[in-house]
Amino acid sequence: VSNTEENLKSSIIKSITSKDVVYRNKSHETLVRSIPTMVLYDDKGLEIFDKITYVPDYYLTEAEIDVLKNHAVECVSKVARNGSVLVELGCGAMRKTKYILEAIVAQGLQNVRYYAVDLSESSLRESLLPLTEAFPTINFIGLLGCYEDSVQYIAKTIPTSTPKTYLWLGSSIGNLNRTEAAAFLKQICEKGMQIGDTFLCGIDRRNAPEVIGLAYNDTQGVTRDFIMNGLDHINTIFGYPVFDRTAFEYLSEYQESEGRHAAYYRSLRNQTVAFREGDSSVVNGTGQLKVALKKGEIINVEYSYKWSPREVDALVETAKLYNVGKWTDSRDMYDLHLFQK
Ligand code: AVI
Repeated sequence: VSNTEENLKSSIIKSITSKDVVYRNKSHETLVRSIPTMVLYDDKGLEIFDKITYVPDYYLTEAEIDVLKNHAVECVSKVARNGSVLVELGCGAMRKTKYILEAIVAQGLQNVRYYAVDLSESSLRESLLPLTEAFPTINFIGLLGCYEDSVQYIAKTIPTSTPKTYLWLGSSIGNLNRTEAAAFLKQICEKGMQIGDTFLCGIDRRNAPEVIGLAYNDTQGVTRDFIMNGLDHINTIFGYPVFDRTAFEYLSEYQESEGRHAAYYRSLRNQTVAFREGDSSVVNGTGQLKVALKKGEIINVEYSYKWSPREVDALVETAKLYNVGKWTDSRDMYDLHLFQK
């Protein structure tokens, strides 16, 4: 069992055995258990997520591709020069990256290095290989690890005089709460950027609630499969059935006042979820290995935050960055923001 798996076990037990006060909408305060969002991303989860990005109801990916198709050239002209370094955080399948790379080639830029950061070695290899073939003039480097480690690596190994651009696409920022998002950007700004360096960020808007609702509860049921797979992943991590998948359903809820979509598991009956004694070492001294769930009780597994223009301004200000560009999709639903130090 790897250290990361041990950590994940520990955080699953810690989060599910306690309840946090959350606002499901304005004054509606409730106590809710949670499970780390990370459980959604095993190999199967990554495969289903990739499917989601092709589902029309999940408009985010198509919107971002639309922005890149129409504006990558202008965008690249603002961020990349000869000798630039581009760092893509959480590159995943990199379907959109090609538009940026094409614009780099079209502008005849030389000595551009492209660092792709991801937690999955296989997905890094699979995504980078075709790009190295399609764009022979660009240098590709895969960085296996978390964002923080990669930013540290970049800070240590790239001379401060080299122009750098970070790319954080796919509305990945949405899976952090607003405080975490600002803290994350601030950390990158302080540790990994010099004056003039840039950060390109795909951010979904506070669109109509019914549109967001459908994006996270699509008619084909792909999102439901993606969320429910998290329970199977937990059983695999522990090596025994902690959750009986048939005793839960997916609850999708857009919380308009909070500007976020929340994904929950809802218990279909009164039941007990039990962790084995052998895992007590990861219970952090609470000794509580059984969790009684009432019929109807919900467990949060994911938030997807949506951002108003004011919220983006506050984000940029807290992170000590400047807003220097914004490109929008043809349907006016999604933005690619350019921040600068
Ligand atoms: C990866 N992330 C930005 C997606 C989102 O929109 O929150 C994950 C996702 N969850 C359900 N559908 C897609």
